[in-house]
Amino acid sequence: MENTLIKIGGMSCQGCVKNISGVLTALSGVASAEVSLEAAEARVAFDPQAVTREALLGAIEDAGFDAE
Ligand code: 9UX
Repeated sequence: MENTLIKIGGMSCQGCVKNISGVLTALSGVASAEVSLEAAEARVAFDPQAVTREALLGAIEDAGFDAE
């Protein structure tokens, strides 16, 4: 399992937090995702054999946010 911190732009309410949490945890290979509106970031635990960090960023961007 690998842990990564992703900076997220564009979150403006707790609904956004829920949406991004849902998008991330729906990806196979993601074990957990803690999204913080205040910190504008997500801490994600994932299996690098199953999903890449790039795929996490892509899923967040597809949901309409900036991710890096
Ligand atoms: Mo809040 Mo976010 O009203 O995608 S859900 S702005």
